[in-house]
Amino acid sequence: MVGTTRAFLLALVVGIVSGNPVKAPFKLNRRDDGFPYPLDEVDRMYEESLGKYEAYLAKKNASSHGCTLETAVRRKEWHDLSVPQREEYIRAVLCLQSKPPKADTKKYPGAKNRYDDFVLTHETQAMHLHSTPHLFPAHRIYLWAYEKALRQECGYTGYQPYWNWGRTAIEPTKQPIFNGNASSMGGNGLKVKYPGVPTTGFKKPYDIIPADEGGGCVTTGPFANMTVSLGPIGKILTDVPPNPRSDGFAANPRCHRRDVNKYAAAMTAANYTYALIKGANNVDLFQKNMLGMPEKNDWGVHLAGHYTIGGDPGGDFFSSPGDPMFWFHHGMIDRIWMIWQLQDPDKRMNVLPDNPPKNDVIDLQWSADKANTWDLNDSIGGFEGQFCYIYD
Ligand SMILES: *[C@@H]1O[C@H](CO)[C@@H](O)[C@H](O)[C@H]1NC(C)=O
Ligand SMILES: *[C@@H]1O[C@H](CO)[C@@H](O)[C@H](O)[C@H]1NC(C)=O
Ligand SMILES: *[C@@H]1O[C@H](CO)[C@@H](O)[C@H](O)[C@H]1NC(C)=O
Ligand SMILES: *[C@@H]1O[C@H](CO)[C@@H](O)[C@H](O)[C@H]1NC(C)=O
Ligand SMILES: *[C@@H]1O[C@H](CO)[C@@H](O)[C@H](O)[C@H]1NC(C)=O
Ligand SMILES: [Cu+2]
Repeated sequence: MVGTTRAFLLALVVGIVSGNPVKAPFKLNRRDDGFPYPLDEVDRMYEESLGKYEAYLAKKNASSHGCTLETAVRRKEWHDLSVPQREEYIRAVLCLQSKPPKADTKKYPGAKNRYDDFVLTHETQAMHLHSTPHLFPAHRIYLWAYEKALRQECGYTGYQPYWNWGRTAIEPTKQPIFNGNASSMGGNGLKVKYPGVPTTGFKKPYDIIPADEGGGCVTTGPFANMTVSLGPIGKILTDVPPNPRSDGFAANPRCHRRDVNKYAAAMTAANYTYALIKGANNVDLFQKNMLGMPEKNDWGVHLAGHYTIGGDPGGDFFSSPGDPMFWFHHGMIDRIWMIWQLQDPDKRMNVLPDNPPKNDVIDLQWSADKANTWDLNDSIGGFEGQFCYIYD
């Protein structure tokens, strides 16, 4: 902060002396009213790399379709939203869950509402979405399409919030996002016995994420009455009733379950994310480490974030977007991909894991228009200019 202020003053002085108008440095728009979450090391690294991003964007101006850091919309951390803003977001999610689906319900009778359309895409397109080159760009367009549905179909006026995992790394169930308040994203599930989550490839005791205090139905918060319909497909909780159809696409109405898990949350502390970004100088390694480092007994922030939510459908690889926290988690994944890129934009903005062919396409069917995979590499001007957002 002090460094930024000094640089700003210096720029101002130089500007006045030279007589040139000075463009104020771009600033993030964070809450600074004494709210209890101070900026962490990843927030600071992000802030310090914005200058490099500005320089990069100035060079590629022509291909940014008019989107700039100043005009880009801001996706905010949940805890940085005011309570009325949180409530507005929640209302939009509930609205999406009350609208009819667009998917073919003869083929997919389990899709009961517009929200389920998105869950269904993740289930039917799981291999496409999670292949090595697609994980980052496909989830980027997937989130963007969801945000667009909330705005266009449910009148939401904000943007998709993200979840800075570090803010819930200790006592996750006590933080406003999970505390079960009407303005939270739902509370923990009731306590049930389950054996924990196996993490293949890890040595004892890291071969399992131990069960915590939840695992049963979520009975508090705005999604307490949510009915989960599709799936399960890759279930973690063995007592979830099986879907009547072997592909998981029939209606299987059941409660929403969670185990807001402190063991998983502990491995999402900001120092893990910081080490991940600093420790990978190519995109393949960055993605690989994000997905888990058995040699370092580190589950990886991707898995650890998913299992901070856990349960059903959150703990189901295929059906996980059925938990409304999914979008927050992948927002943070998208954000740290961006922060990784900003450390060296010239080299990192134009690389994707496993270097897909130039004409590679991502097709999320009823959830989003087809896109060229490479055109999703940049949140400023990507997807033919339709992407124009950054994270605060
Ligand atoms: C960048 O593009 C915008 C419109 O797309 C234009 O107004 C502006 O002059 C351009 N800036 C530079 C430095 O080329
Ligand atoms: C729950 O949210 C309300 C505002 O909607 C706030 O006044 C109250 O302090 C919150 N309670 C907890 C436990 O966070
Ligand atoms: C859930 O349903 C019950 C019974 O219909 C109702 O009293 C309660 O307010 C509902 N809760 C939420 C969060 O919608
Ligand atoms: C992060 O901090 C915790 C607690 O201080 C420590 O146990 C852990 O090893 C650190 N992780 C990394 C990757 O530095
Ligand atoms: C990355 O995206 C930008 C648009 O933001 C595009 O101009 C550029 O060509 C893309 N990179 C590659 C290698 O296709
Ligand atoms: Cu996914």
